[in-house]
This record gives sequence, C-alpha cells and structure tokens, in this order.
Amino acid sequence: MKSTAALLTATGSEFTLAEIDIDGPAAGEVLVQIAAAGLCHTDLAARDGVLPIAFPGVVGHEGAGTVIAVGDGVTKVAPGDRVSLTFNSCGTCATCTSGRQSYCENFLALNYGGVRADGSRPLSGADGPVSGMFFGQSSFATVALANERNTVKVDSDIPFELLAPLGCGIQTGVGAVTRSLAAEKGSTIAIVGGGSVGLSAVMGAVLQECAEIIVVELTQARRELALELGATHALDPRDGDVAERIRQIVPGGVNYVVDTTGIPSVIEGLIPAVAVRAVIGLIGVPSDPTAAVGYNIIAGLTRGLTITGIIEGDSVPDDFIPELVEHYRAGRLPLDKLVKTYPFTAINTAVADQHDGLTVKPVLTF
Ligand code: CXF
Repeated sequence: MKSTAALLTATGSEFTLAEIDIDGPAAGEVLVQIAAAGLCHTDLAARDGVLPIAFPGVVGHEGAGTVIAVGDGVTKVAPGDRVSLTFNSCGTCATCTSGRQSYCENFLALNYGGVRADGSRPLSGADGPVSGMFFGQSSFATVALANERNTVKVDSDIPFELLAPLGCGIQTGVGAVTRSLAAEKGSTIAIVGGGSVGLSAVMGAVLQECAEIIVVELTQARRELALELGATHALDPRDGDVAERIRQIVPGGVNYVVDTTGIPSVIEGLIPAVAVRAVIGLIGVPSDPTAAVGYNIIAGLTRGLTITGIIEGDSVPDDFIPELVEHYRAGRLPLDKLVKTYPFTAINTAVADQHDGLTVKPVLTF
C-alpha cells in the first residue's frame, strides 16, 4: 500500500514528504489511516541522533486515526475503529507481565529498532528500505503500521487532534504525577519545563489536589498557561536561584519534582529545593546521550532522596488513555489549551514553532 511519509534522510535533516510503500498487516499488526499526529521532542531526539535510528526513516509516535485493516489474530480492534497509538512493548517479558510495560525489557528494539520484531522491514522507498516501526507506529505518514499491543481503541468522539498527543506527551506528564509519583493530596510539587509534558504534569498535580504546584519555565506565555491550568506559582529561572525561591514558597522543600528538561545542571540545582524523603522524577531526554547527574551521596542518604526515571507515566495505555479521555470530557483535563494544529505538509513549520516556544504541542492533521 502507498503512504505519504515525512522522511528523515540524515542526522539533523528537515522532514521531506515522499511516497513510500508499506506492507499490509502481518499477524498481530494493525494498519491505520492517520488523521492526526503529535510532534514530540523524542521525534527530534531521533532526528538528531540522540536516540539511535537508521536513515532514511519515518518517526512520529503520537498517531491517531482509523483502523483500515488488521492482521491475523488481532481481536482488540477492527476496521473502522478510532484508535490512539502509543508505545510498543512485548507483553511477555517479566516487566510487561508484572504490569510495568512502559519499562519493557525489549523497549529499545521494539521502539527504535526500525524493523519488526522478526527483523523484516515493512517500509520501503524509491531507494530501498526505510526505517519504520518507530514506537511501533512511525505515524508521520498518511498510513501507519502499528501493533495490536500499542493500539488503543477509543470509543469517544473526541477529536483526533486531541486523541493523538494522549499517546505520549499527555499521558507521560499526567501519569508522572498521578501514577509514577502518585503525589498525595496536599503534597507539594515543582515542575521544571512548561512544554506539553510539564503542563500535563501540572494538570496531573491538579487532579491529585497538590497544595503547591510550582512551575519553572523560561517563556512567559507558558508560565501564564501554567497558572491558567492550576499551577499556584510560575517562576522565571532567570529571576534568581530557583531552589531558594522554591523554599521561600515551601520552606521545608517540595515533596516532588518533575524534570522535563534533561539538563544535568538544572536537575542538580533542584536538589536543595526538596523535602526529606522527596522523589525527583526525570522525564526529559538530554541533548547529550551520555549526560549524567551528580549529587552528594551523604546528603542524599540523610535526606532519603529518591531520583527516578519515568517513562510513559508508568501507564497501562489501554486503561489510562480512555481514563484521560473521560477527564477531558468532564472538563478536568483541558488539554486542548496545549494543542495547535498544522497541516501535515507544514511539518517543518511545526518543528520550528515548537523550537521557538510558539506552540506547546503541535499536532499535524492529515
Ligand atoms: C521518551 C523518552 C526517552 C526514552 C523513550 C521515551 N519519552 C517520550 O517520548
């Protein structure tokens, strides 16, 4: 089948629209007519070589659309179903079977491998094979091949442009606070970075009824949006030492931190802002894949500090995405405030606008 895809041809390249061939669904696979796809920093981390993919390749991992065809054995969805595409996982390793599929032991191969689990390549272009199956979908394309496991059926009529970012950014941010950290009612939290994941974390903190929700963000419009979404304070990091200012708001230090920047000095600078037994959740992808965080071990011991990585908000997407849709419909998760749509053909403009801080969550529409 033919699909028009946004190809990345080399490290750091722009996206180029090109016609590719895509295999029909094999056993366990689902072919989806993409209606909307969110743009996330992880797509650009792949473009820039921070997360390894082969070129030419098709990324995109927040796809939503309608099922066109299913392979043998698929029971979860059928042609005509509206679906959100999310992260892939094997479903059989010890981590998946213990309910923690976002940390699947086969995560790398299944999400950045570029090939199917059996090594075959479902995508090809004019010059030969094209790397696909990015997060089990490669959804910057009019038609995408996904797996039954990372396809979530959504019965609601929520618009596709809102359904798409639920697959990664929104569920990661909301889930980080509601599931990974499971912040208690009345607890205090600092969220660093007011992009789509950080602002989703704000919405998660509001759902959890956190008492103080402090956002640290450079862009004024994003600080204002954070306050509109329910943050109690929005700090410009250029206005003075962030940890000191957090302690002026919460003298004992905050119980939780969510970092979406992936910048070691930013993360280290937050350690003095936390309370005893605090948990710092790291979500942001660093620009240098070898980036590391250092902290004083004795201070960490005596204060009972936990630093934890977070993928996908520890969610089980088949349950969590419909839950998020319900929150949206009930007015508790105003994710439409984060989204701006762009025609698929304007993908490079969407990338530039996100980079310039003009758009929180660009979503391509097809
Ligand atoms: C990513 C972060 C880097 C590892 C894979 C998941 N999160 C969202 O795109």
